Amino acid sequence: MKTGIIDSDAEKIKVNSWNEWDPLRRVMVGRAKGTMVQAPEPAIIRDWPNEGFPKGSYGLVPDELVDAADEQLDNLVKILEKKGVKVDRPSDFDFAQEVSTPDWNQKSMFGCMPPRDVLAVVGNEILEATMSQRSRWHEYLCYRPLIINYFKNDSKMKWEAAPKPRLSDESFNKNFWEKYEKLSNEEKLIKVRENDLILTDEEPLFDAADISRFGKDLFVQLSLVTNKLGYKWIKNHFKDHRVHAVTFDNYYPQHIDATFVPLKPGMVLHCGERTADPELIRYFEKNDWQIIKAEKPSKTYKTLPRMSFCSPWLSMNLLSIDQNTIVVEESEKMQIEQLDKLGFNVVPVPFWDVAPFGGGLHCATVDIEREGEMEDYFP
Ligand code: DAV
Repeated sequence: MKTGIIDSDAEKIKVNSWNEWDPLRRVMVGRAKGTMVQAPEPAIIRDWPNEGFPKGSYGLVPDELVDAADEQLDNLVKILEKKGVKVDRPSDFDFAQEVSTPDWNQKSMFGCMPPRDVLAVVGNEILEATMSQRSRWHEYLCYRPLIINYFKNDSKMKWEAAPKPRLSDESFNKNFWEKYEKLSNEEKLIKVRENDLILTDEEPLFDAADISRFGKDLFVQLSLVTNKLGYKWIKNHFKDHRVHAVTFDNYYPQHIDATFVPLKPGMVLHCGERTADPELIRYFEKNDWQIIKAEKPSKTYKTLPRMSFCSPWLSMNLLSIDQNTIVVEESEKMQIEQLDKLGFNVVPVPFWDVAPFGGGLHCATVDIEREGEMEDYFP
C-alpha cells in the first residue's frame, strides 16, 4: 500500500500544530478518486436527478468530476512542495463497499476527501472524530496507514480516537429534513441556536472540521454534524485548553471553516452573512482581535459546481502557509484583494473542482506539523 511516506524522512516526523497560522511544515492532502454519492441514510439526503443520482440512488461520482478534482489536488500538492512543505496522501480505498455494524447496514461509504472532517490535530495529538454519518463511519481507515507511520516515527505523538458512535436510529431526529424544510428562516435559526437539528444527544457526535484552533482556545461549532455531547466530549478531552461551543446564523451549519477563520494572531475572517453569537464577538473584541468581514464570494448557490453540497463561502476556506502567506482559490478575486490589502501574500490556486468532494482548501488538507507551541491569544 502506498502511504506517501518515504523512509528517509520518516525520522523527521513531528506531529505538532496548535493553530491555523504558524509556519506549515507537513500537511495531508485528500484524494477524490473512489468517492461515492452516498447511499441513503438518516443523516443526509442526496438528490441530483440531472446528474443521474435521483434521491435514493447512489454510486461512484462520475469520472470527469473525479479527474478534474484530482488534478487540482495534485496541483496543490506541487505548489505546497515547492514551498518546502512535506505532503502526505491517503491510501486508495474501496468506498463502494457495503458496510455494517450490529445496528445498521449502509450500502456505501463516502471517500477520502475531506481529511479535515475526520482528523483533528491539536498540538502533538491526532484525534479521529466520531463522524455522524453512517457512510463516514469507516472513513478513518484510509488515513490509518499514514497515522500509523506518524506514530511509529514520532516519539511524542498522541493518538486518540473519540468513542465510536453507534449511529443507531436513536441518534437521529425522525423525519427531521421533511419538517425542517417547512420551517420559516427564523424558526430554522432558533433550532440552529439550540442545536436542535438532525442529531439527537443520544451519544457524542462531532466532525473534526467543526473545531477551530487558536492555541489555548478551541472553538467548536454545534452543527448538523456536531451535537452538544460531542462538544462536551471535546471539552473534557482537551483539559489544557479553553473549549468554547459556538453557533452562527447559518441554516445549514456544517464545519466552522467557511464561517469563522483565523488569519493570524489578532485577526479572524468572519462570514458576515452568518451572524455570530454576541458572546463570541465580545470574547474576541475584549482581547483586541480584529474581526474582518469576508468579501463576497465569486459564486452564488445557483452557480456552484455540479453536485456540490457546500456553499459559495468556500471562498474563505483558506490554507495558511504562515502568518503572512495564505493559499486562496484563484477565482475568488474579491477575497484575494481583501487579503492582499490586509498585507497578506496570497497564493492563488484553482480549486473549485474539488467542491463536489466536500470542500475547499482548508477542508481538503490537515496540517500535521506547524512550527510553534501552544500560546494563549486570549489572556
Ligand atoms: O459553509 O459551505 C463548507 C465546509 C465543508 N467542509 C460551508 C461549509
